[in-house]
Amino acid sequence: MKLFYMPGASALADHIVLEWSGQPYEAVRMDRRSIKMPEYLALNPAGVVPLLVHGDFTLSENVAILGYLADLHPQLQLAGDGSPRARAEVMRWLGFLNSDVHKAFRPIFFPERYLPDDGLAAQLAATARGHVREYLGRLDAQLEGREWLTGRRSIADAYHFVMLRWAIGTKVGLHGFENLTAFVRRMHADEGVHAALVMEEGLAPRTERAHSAPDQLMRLNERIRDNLATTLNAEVVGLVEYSEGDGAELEVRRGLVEIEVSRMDTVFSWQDENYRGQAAIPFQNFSRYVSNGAIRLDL
Ligand SMILES: N[C@@H](CCC(=O)N[C@@H](CS)C(=O)NCC(=O)O)C(=O)O
Repeated sequence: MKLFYMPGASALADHIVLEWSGQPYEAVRMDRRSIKMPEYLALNPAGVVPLLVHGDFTLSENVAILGYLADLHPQLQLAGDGSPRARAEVMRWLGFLNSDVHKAFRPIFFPERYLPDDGLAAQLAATARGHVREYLGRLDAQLEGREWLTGRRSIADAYHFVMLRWAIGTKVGLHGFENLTAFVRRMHADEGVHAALVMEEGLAPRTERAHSAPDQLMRLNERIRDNLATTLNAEVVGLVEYSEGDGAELEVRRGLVEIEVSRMDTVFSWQDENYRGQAAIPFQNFSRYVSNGAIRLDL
């Protein structure tokens, strides 16, 4: 079975479900150029990801792929317990995520595809941010008293996680939504989610820790004492937050980061083919993140 994906795209939901299935699969990394090449368009004329190829069956559309994966592994009950109502509950949330929430991000990512005028495009993006916040409010309310959208883990949760990552990445933010923030934390702690992120973002697997956290902190402090600490490579593997001015806490993107460390504060920079970000946090917070293992230094 092959999943065609782009890092950070909605295909991450399928990637997570494939990990949850525990069955072997191949993940084929694509980018904005390769999804428009004739070889790929022959498989998926829409020129988008996700796409699943299973033997002679080629399936596009995320909701269909997630449903198919759930049906291939009925023992996991990822589309409900087999009752029509449970299935309908999963489809209710999946439909909302795919048709409303996902679409609301498009004018934020690509406002110019809707309006060529820069000023109007910016207004459109701002309106879309409001729509996303409104939808996040509904998702947050649904998680009140629940760990999963339908009360038990399902394919809808994998899609939900991707939407929340986009909310964080676009700085729409999860501030004020405690249930969503707790959900993101739980998903990050999940082995299947971590494995999918390892593959998509190049995180090192949890088992490959070169040095223990206290050891890394000691080396870092030695470098600072000797005025050697400048630019280092690091990996964000846990929850690391920063705030912009008086703004709410935002999450530093997981994955490889370049960091500039000084005695006062630390600046993180990260980048992939679609996204570039930068965040500064006080040195004290930085060393706390190193010591609790959320940041792994290449020292
Ligand atoms: N209706 C499709 C939409 C898929 C979609 O929008 N994929 C995006 C990534 S999340 C994509 O590949 N975009 C590339 C493009 O629009 O050129 C689905 O739900 O699977």
